[in-house]
Amino acid sequence: MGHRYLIALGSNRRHYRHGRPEAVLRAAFGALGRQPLELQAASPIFATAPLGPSRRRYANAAALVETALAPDSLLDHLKAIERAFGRRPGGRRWAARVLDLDIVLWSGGTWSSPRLTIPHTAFRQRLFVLRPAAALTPSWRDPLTGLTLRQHRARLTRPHPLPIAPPGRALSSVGRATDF
Ligand code: A4P
Ligand code: MG
Repeated sequence: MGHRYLIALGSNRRHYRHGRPEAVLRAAFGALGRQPLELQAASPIFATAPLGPSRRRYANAAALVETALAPDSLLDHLKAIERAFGRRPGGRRWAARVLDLDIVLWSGGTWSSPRLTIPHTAFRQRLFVLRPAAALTPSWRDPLTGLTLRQHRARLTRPHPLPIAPPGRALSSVGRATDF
């Protein structure tokens, strides 16, 4: 049986052959469509202002992938794709990078291993992840908060963001959830 994964893509460095970050992400969609992965959907590519120390503008996107790989094996595969795009492991955290592939959600709910946490711990605070992710799979629910991706995105784009539900609380306990 295949698992479904939502992958966040980011790039803020040119690739010697593919060129600009947007083109890097288009090429990365190709890599996410090769065995043992199947690319089911690709979001639009967004230009985003950098969060953190790097001053270079990012291109960000999201991909919906199906595969028989378990989460830790998928992480290995994604790291191999990053390396194939010229990213060197062990660089400064948050340094400019040709390609970053993070696992945001998967069809199995939560996952925790020494190397990998799903849902990705920071995705709820990051519009550069939520915009493309919500464009792709707006109704996918975060297993920890019960909120859909569309609702998480709305929390960040509203003038007065909604509070986040503590882990384990049902969606219906979050005020005004029916507005969406
Ligand atoms: N890891 C744990 N959970 C996960 C997961 N769900 N998906 C571990 C992927 N990896 C996960 O990640 C470091 C380690 O986290 C992995 O080896 C894995 O064992 P990394 O991708 O190698 O390193 P990183 O990307 O430098 O660190 P990190 O914490 O993932 O940074 P982020 O969160 O990716 O942020 N601004 C804009 N506009 N757009 C961006 O895309 N990205 C970053 C980097 C900063 N600012 C940005 C953007
Ligand atoms: Mg990363």
